[in-house]
Amino acid sequence: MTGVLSAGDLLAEARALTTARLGACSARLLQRPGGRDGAALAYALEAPGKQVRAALVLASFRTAGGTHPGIVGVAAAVEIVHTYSLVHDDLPCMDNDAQRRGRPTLHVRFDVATATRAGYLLVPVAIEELCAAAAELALPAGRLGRMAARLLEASGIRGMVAGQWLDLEAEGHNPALDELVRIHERKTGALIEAACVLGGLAAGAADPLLDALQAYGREVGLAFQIADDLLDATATSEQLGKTAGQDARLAKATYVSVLGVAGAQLEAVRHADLARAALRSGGVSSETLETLADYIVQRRS
Ligand code: GRG
Repeated sequence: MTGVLSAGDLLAEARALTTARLGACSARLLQRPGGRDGAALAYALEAPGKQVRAALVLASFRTAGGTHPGIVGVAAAVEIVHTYSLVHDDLPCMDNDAQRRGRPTLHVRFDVATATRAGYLLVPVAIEELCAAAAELALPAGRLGRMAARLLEASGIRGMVAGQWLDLEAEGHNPALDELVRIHERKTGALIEAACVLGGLAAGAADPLLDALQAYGREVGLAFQIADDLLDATATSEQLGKTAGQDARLAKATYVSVLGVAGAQLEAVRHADLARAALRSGGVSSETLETLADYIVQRRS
């Protein structure tokens, strides 16, 4: 269970592999009947994200001893669910944003109805990708079922949708830190946690390792959201490829609004430290996962 790549190398590799996989997926979607919807799906899938969740799938898989290249399909499935969430998050009825990943958002490039449909359509596309990956990895049906259940649970009413809902409800309020954690462990943390667990499951990890990956994922998920809040408050739209300062504009409850910039920075580092501690107390040695926790806190976009 020893990681060998730096976070930078892993991210570059994850981006190259996942971008190719998503490109193949969008090419297939463009061949299906559906015209405008196919074009909208391809536009969403080809947008250049950082693919941190894909990197976490790969790193967790390798930490658990996995070597098969089919894991990129699992990474793509997680990234597709994430992409759906961004498409819907940007809609006028949610955060109403015009820019994402350095390009016009899907509803601006197409229209609201198309973007709404495309968001929903991405979820079954993600599951198709997961099933294809499970076949490539020759996973037993029970393992695929466990992975699908984990991914869908993280995306739904016990995960991302619940977190987004709580986040929208908290606009204009000044919640206590524990309420903020309740929101973000669901909205952002659940999918990041699932990325780590799916990587472990795909490699056939036993429960103690899965528990350590889950605990690591929970902490880096919160660290990721805190960094997101800090970047929204301190970086430019050009750096981020999306509209900076949206949180203040929408009176969002964020780690910066609750703790201030310096307090939020300390809190992000604290969660990255907890992530590393979770690995160590589970007996997991992965330099890659450890440095990914640093990257998540120190990233500039
Ligand atoms: C129906 C209430 C309801 C919800 C639908 C829209 C939605 C589901 C969930 C939103 C979840 C969301 C947008 C969480 C934010 C997570 C986050 C920090 C996104 C930014 O991720 P990056 O920086 O983006 O990894 P890139 O573009 O690099 O992939």
